[in-house]
Amino acid sequence: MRRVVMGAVLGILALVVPISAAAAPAPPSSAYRVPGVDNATTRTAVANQGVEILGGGRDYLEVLATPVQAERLRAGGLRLVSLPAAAPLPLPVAPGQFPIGYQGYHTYRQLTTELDSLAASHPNQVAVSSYGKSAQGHPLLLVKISDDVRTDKHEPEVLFSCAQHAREHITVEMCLHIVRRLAQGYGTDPAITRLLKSREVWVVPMANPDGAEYDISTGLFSMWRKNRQPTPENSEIGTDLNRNWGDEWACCDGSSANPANDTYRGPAPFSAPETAQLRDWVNSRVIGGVQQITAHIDFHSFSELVLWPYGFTTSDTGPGLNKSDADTFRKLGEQMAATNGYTPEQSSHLYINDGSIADWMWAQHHVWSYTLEMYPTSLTQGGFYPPASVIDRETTRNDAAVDLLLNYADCVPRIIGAHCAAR
Ligand code: CXA
Ligand code: CA
Ligand code: ZN
Repeated sequence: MRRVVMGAVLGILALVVPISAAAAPAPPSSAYRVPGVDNATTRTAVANQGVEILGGGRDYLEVLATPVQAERLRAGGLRLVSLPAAAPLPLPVAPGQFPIGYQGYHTYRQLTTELDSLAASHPNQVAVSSYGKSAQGHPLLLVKISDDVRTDKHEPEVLFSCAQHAREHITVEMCLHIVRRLAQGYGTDPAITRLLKSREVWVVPMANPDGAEYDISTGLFSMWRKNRQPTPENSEIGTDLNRNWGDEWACCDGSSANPANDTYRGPAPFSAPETAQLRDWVNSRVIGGVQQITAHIDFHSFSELVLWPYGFTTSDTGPGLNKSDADTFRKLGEQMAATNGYTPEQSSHLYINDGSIADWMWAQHHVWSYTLEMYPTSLTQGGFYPPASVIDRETTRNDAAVDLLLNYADCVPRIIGAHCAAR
């Protein structure tokens, strides 16, 4: 009886609601570990099923898949191991704040406050500015650290960028840690003092503030990746900033044309204000025909990897990237990985990706650009949301890799015994 009534109600609703508006709720996705995917072709094939790739390494991926997608992967001969929910749902504190257990993470506002106070306490070492505004109007924060920060010297410049992906909050802590350690180490730590006397360091601590704020807007986590820009002519929101850069954009099936997808590349290269303005700022560092920035790390999470260009092709060489460049990328990548225990590989060997910042930084400016995927290696260790208790350990873990990059920034190819033209 009850059933019949329900059926009648649904039937009426179906008649009243136009088909187009009666969009079925998205089918629930579940988390799986896919073991045994030990080559880029297989991992790229999994990515192209439309599943959401959460993490992965040499021989596994962790994905969010709908029941239909999971069935398709199994039909393709893959084994799927269900992953338990990583942790019990944390307790919210307030909308826009990190939940209980995550209070050591910084919101955009807290980040701004902390950076301003570092600049105030180290006025000659730290300067905070912005390179533009996000789609929703947040100033895009830029920090410079050096021995005499107000003077533009003729020294190698190094860029660290964080949180192109909204939910990768631990990377914001990484960038903040870099600013803090360098600022506090100047004049107290001889190695840092020496480095800052011969380098100019730039930090973009939160490349996607709208997304990061949205991810915590309910007081719990929303698993948001993209920015918060509306997409043309449909109701979907957000572009994947790390698929929106202009080198080989949309070339190779390494991004999605579907605005509903998590790797949506946007309608055109640099359609996102966040990437367009970071591009303009990087371009502005070309002085007298010479790009001042020589080396870069773009921090992501998770999987504990050190990745280098190109991502759009599995070939280790490509346009403007010769064998000696590839050897250099590998050598420094391996040396950085030896300091933090991450796994080093060319980024396409994880899966094909096009439109990344790292590919553009190399192709456009010959900046030695690495992508570091931070802690952890699995969803079962918290995935994108490890507790704040690991922040100190996991940011300090990258100190030696950061210092190595800073050290080689005068001439990265000297790591393979090659020479650099005088700057
Ligand atoms: C990645 C790394 C380097 C260049 C392109 C892509 C991996 C990165 C991604 O997909 O953008 N992984 S992540 N952080 O899980 O999104
Ligand atoms: Ca300079
Ligand atoms: Zn990422």
